[in-house]
Amino acid sequence: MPTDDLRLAEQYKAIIHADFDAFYASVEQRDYPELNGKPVVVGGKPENRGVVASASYEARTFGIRSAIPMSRAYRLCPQLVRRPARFEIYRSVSSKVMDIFRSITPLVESLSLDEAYLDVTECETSEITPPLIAQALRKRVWDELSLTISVGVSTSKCVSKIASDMNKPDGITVVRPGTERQFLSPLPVQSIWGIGPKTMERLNSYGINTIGELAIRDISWFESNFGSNGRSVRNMCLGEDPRPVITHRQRKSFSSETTLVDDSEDPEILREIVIRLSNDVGVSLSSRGVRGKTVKLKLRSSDFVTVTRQRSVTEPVQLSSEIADIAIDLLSQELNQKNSYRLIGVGVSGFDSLENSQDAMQLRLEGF
Ligand code: TTP
Ligand code: MG
Repeated sequence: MPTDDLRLAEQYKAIIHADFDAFYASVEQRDYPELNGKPVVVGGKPENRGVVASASYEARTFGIRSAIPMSRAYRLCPQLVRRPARFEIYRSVSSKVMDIFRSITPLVESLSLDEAYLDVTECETSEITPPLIAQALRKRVWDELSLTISVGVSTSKCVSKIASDMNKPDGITVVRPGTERQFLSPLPVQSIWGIGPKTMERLNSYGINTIGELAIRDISWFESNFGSNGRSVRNMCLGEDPRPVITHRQRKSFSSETTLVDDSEDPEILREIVIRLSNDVGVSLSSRGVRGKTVKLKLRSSDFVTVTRQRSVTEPVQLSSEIADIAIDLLSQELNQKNSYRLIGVGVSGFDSLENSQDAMQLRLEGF
């Protein structure tokens, strides 16, 4: 698609979603050039039940993906090169790329180390269109970091995020204002934020495979199938997503949530997930010198009922273990309900200081 002829009309927002290609694996290939062109993965040892965190595009041709067991990755590709994760380096690359993003617009919302939304509505002029801004962004990241990002450009977060995935690696996808619905229509339902494998299966069993097939349902259908999220799921199917880009200065909480691949009622599994999510949030708070007084647990049951439980403490928390203690306690109080859960989230709010905060990050939704 031509990228220089899109002028977003004034009533539209211009949102870019940018995401590194094979982030951890690409950093390894950049720093160890002998790995260029080779199937590379970053992750733990197979003998320690390690999983693949990131797979180079060469490794993906063998069917290797993030989150699969490392032992399986080696079976798929015996000549695979495995590198252990170097989180310090990835964090430093992330902070540099976020600086590049913020030099273009202050309206940057980082979602994880490797992806962010940029609201470039105000950067637009008659000569400088959002796709040109996106191309310039890609060039700067390459020139300064020797890494590639893929970007999506559209009028909303939801559409731009889906778009940035369409031409990976090293690609750009532009969705013009007014064509969002047409763009989304042929895509599989699980492209929509919040539709995980279980929901996809259920929708497929109704004969609904694409977003277009979902979008024609009326609001009451969405409400009975998605509960309180019905309206926003429907809007997303129509390409409408009014959520603004939220920078860290406006952010009032840090949270991490995950959709389970298989719904679970097993207390051990649920506790483990809560510990991991608490760790995500703890890392986020600690790296920014932020402490919060309120810990929140979010649970969505298999029948789409969402409950949140929160507790405020007098001594603000920051460490993963402090957050986990409270979140697990909140979880224990819910377990006697004997529900099966499909989504779990942990969050901390009520900050005492944002002075040292450099950049907020809402940790990624990560499938199990
Ligand atoms: P992604 O952006 O999902 O994956 P990616 O950058 O490796 O590949 P691409 O975007 O080109 O599809 O995640 C960014 C990083 O987050 C990834 O490099 C490693 C980490 N990660 C995990 O540790 N575990 C996971 O299950 C996933 C999905 C990512
Ligand atoms: Mg990525």
